[in-house]
Amino acid sequence: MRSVLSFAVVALSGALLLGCSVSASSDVDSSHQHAASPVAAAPDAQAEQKPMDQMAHVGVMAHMPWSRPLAPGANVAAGYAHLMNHSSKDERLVSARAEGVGRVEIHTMSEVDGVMQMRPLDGGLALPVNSMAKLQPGGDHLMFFDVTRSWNEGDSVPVTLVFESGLEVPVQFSVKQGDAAAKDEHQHH
Ligand SMILES: [Cu+2]
Repeated sequence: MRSVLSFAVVALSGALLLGCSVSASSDVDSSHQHAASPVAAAPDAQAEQKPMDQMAHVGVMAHMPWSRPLAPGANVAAGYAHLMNHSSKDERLVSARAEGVGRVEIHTMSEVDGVMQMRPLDGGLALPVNSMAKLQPGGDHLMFFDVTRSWNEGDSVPVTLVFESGLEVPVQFSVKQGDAAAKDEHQHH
């Protein structure tokens, strides 16, 4: 079972990278859509993907943005997504904001004396042309502090990602329980 899961992850990564390379070879970004691509996956496979994955790969975008439900009494949440830069210039995520959230920080995880710790990512998160940055449990992530809005399973949280260039990218984070296989190493207590 584990090998099957691993293969699925590799296949997904390959698909995402393929999307990048196809986009890179396209001179007219605005005309590039997965649906119009001759190498697009079978219709059945497309239908099972989320709407976000059917959108044109244009500019800077976030795939599969999600966050776990807040525990009772908690007001801090982490946010995950795969950020992709299909634009023609390097970008750098420097901040984010969301209504009903006191502040958002960009965090990274590092091992200190055998213990995983998190800290703000100095200078933000680089997102060079044609690159993907994974915000994921145990790695870089967004941190939502002083959450006062609803943050339960099924909620969709509008977040604005702010880049150094001034670019702002609106993203809807889905609140859901994570995959059991993706164990959360990010603990605040
Ligand atoms: Cu954190």
